[in-house]
Amino acid sequence: MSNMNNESRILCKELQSKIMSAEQAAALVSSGVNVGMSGFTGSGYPKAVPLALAKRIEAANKDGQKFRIGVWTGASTAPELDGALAKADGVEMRLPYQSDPTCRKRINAGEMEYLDIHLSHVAQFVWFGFLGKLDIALVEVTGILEDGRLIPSSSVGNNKTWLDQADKVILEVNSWQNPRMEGMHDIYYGTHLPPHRQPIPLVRPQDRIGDLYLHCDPAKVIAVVETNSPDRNAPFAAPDENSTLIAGHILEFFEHEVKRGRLPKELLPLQSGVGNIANAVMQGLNHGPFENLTAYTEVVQDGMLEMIRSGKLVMTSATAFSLSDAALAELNANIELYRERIILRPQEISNHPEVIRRLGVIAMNGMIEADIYGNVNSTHVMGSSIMNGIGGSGDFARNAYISIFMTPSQAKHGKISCIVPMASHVDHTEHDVQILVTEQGLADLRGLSPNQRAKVIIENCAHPNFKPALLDYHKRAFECSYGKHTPHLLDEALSWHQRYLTDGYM
Ligand code: 0RQ
Repeated sequence: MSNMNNESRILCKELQSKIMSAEQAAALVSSGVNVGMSGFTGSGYPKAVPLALAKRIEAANKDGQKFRIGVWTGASTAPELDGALAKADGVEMRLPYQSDPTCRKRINAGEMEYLDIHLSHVAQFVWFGFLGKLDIALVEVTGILEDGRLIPSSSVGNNKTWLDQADKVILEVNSWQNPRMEGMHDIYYGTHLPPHRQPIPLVRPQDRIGDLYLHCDPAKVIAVVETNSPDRNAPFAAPDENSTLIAGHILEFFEHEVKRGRLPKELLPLQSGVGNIANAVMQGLNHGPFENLTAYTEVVQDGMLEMIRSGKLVMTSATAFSLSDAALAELNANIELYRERIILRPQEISNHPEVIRRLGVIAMNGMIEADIYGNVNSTHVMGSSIMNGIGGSGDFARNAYISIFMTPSQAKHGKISCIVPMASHVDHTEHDVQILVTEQGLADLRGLSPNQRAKVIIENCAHPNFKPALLDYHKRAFECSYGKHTPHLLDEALSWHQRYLTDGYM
């Protein structure tokens, strides 16, 4: 381990000579390039160069030039990156995940292209050039060692791939990041490409299979920018009634599965999506009967830190932190404990289908709506307006031992049902969805045919206000549909959504 401290975050002489301002670094980015940026759920994203670039783009666009770049990241970032570049109208193509309001607005207005892809796919797509050429890597790190190796930041995401694949590299060295994170990362460099691919030697979430540091050829580095800026640490709301009820149903289900011998008493590695429901489930588990839990997931949220502190969670593997300020203070205060219990990996490993299947992960993800046959929409409101993106939910859902999707039964203050006759957009097909949960209850879909599923989903998950209409739909569809296997009244199914448009839902 290095002696990294706040006075000397850049120990490599060759790279010291490349230190410059964010504005100077931004001037090295030209219109039309694809930039692979660090960042995953508001952590570890570059804080200064995107802002400087946005200013430059805004000025150029005012001058009538069309200055636009491709922005590739790990996942969502923050207003200083997605927000600023979208506001400047500087993004030609955004991938693979975003959750920024300005970005979302531009995408849904048809002003920005957006490619929503499974997070585990990105690295391979770039290695083989499916997405075009990656020109520049813009990566935040915690520090640079004498020999040029990089101490990763609070997220790993696609950084290894960006640094390997880009012709030019811009590094932001953020002295706000805790240098004692050094040792928490595990960067797997054993990737062999098909047809020479080897098994990934990871059989438990706690296995270390890689290097502590990111590698980067110093000759490719065109700029090093020093920053001292916080991650976007969004506070979590205390679990509301619905989240608590959903968490309760899931815990009861786990107890049931343990009793039936279908889950071990320490369960199986947990994957939990982002958001308040996921956090409530973690809090529920923290007060529940299960001990010696592990997690193989994407992000470490507040709830997971609490479980590590209480001793319930013995090991977490992820690709990023996603913490509130209070949780971050706790992480920094007890970093030695957390460094023993948390491993951050590249997202092609944290989300790798082979590993998820091998470990038997229990996947728990949020959704926008599910239909009565179990197809899940995670991304599109009214079938056409993107919310965020599929993120890692597909990587986990398809390959999990048990795949759970959860949502309150109603959205928009009860104006719309999250259980609908036909999902207006499908991210996870009926084949990848085993358990649906709302505050009303849990539907176990394993082993059920479509018509059997419809009955259980409506009965257990739909809100009482919508149950009669859903039952009526299923009954009439069964009577009148062309086929009886997955009965639908096609004219009517999607008018379910239309109804809310005409009622002034939007
Ligand atoms: O809208 O913000 O305008 O109020 O959707 O909904 O209930 O706050 O729930 O924050 O858990 O998000 C699927 C979007 C759920 C998320 C989704 C509206 C609702 C609100 C948010 P407002 P909630 P959540 C690993 C896993 C995909 C990525 C993923 C997501 C907003 O979980 O992005 O799983 N998932 N990653 O009002 C109309 C409905 C609605 C609806 C909710 N039926 N109709 N609007 N909303 N249901 C992590 C990563 O990959 C990084």
